[in-house]
Amino acid sequence: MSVLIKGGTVVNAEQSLRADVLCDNGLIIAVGRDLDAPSGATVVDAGGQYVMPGGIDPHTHMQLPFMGTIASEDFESGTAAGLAGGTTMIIDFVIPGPQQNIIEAYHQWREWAEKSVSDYSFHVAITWWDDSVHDDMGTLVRDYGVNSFKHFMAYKGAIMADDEILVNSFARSLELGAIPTVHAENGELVFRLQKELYEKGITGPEAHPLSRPPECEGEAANRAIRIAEVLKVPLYIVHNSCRQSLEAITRARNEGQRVFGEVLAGHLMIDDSIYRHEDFEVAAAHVMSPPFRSSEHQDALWRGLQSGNLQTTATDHCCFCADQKAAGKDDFRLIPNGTGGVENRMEVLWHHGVGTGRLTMNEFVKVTSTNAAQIFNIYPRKGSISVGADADIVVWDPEATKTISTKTDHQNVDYNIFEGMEIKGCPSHTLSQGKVVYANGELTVERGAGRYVDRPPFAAYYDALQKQASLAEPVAVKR
Ligand code: URQ
Ligand code: ZN
Ligand code: ZN
Repeated sequence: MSVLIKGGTVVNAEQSLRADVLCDNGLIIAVGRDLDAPSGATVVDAGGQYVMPGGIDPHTHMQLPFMGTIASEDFESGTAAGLAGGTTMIIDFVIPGPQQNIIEAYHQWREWAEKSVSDYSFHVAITWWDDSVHDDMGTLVRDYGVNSFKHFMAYKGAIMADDEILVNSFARSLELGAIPTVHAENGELVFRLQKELYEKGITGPEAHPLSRPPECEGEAANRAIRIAEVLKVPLYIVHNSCRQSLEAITRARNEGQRVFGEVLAGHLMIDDSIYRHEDFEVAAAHVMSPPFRSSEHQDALWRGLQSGNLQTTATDHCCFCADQKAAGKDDFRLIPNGTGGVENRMEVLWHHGVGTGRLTMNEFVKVTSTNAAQIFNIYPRKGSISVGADADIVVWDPEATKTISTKTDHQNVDYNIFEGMEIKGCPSHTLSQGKVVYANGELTVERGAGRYVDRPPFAAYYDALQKQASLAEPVAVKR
């Protein structure tokens, strides 16, 4: 079944051009002026609209078991909500429990994700270490298409990775041609600050940001960067929320170190005053880590995107409803951490990024799709409107307006962190694998149509790094 997207302006990371796009058998087969529609083809009128690579959200947690409950959004509803917002692929996380075999955990998540309606892949978290983890990481890279390993430097007593795990896993990642990624917060400091606040009687959500100041994030970001520097391995830091972690990344990049930074749509637009909201449910709905920060950090993060020191945007879509968040009614430490956004990431970034002149349309494509595809080694299959690429496409109507609300969105959670935000510019159509799955407000998706996307290791690049590392052997000093 072929689809011809006619009359639009194709916007890729590197250029924009007036062109039609013809899709067949799940791939883009032609990009050019005045293409004819094959007989029986579906024609999408893209006049006055932009035809862009489908969004890639490199950070989601569908149906995550976490803090004694399970995230309310599952892989079927979460990928459908993503398609409604123009996101055609997610990279989620396999998070083994301490001592859980990481390949067993991988298969568990693969099973959960079978019902996805759009394409997906997995980062695998390293939450413990022994020789078996070392070996299983190799199996995951060689046989299961994993090229990124996650490390939570926070969440002491649960999934926190200490320096021993970081050092061993980062070194193993380099050997395998995989990239380590980190959630950068100093888990020991957070644990102590949480305890001090609670014992002082500050037990509500207002304590959450106080227990995770930006200095805790800056320290961990810098520590992970320095470990990666010594081990000569690239690094990807997820959900940078503050000036301090951005400064650590910027310094490293200015010195030629290969460090990448991700920022969440929420951290660019929501500030920490929400934690002092009189309604517990509203404040608790926004409890996620790192917390939303004051506006000085939002300004810094926007500059990070504009300067290229932050390369990707994500949502960390990890939803918990009010009845789940209520677990922390009397103790903020028990509020399940996580918020949503997979459906709104692209439209809020368009409105506040392109709409304000902060980002060009091409930069918008870079930070919502292409950069993630390149960093995680699935470009140009993903992240590009070009012949041979997957036909994951969003047709963007720059004139369409809407008010974001949990009442009208497709996410399976009872709160939207962008509730009431009025935006201009959003998807009119989304294609996944060459099929129109979202058109003018209507989703037409198929349970299980999503595919697991293998992500090959960066062998060539890492070979060069390893050669460089071996050349740098210390020279014995003659006594
Ligand atoms: O830390 C994460 O990324 C997961 C557990 C989602 N929750 C959150 O608060 N960010
Ligand atoms: Zn995290
Ligand atoms: Zn996360």
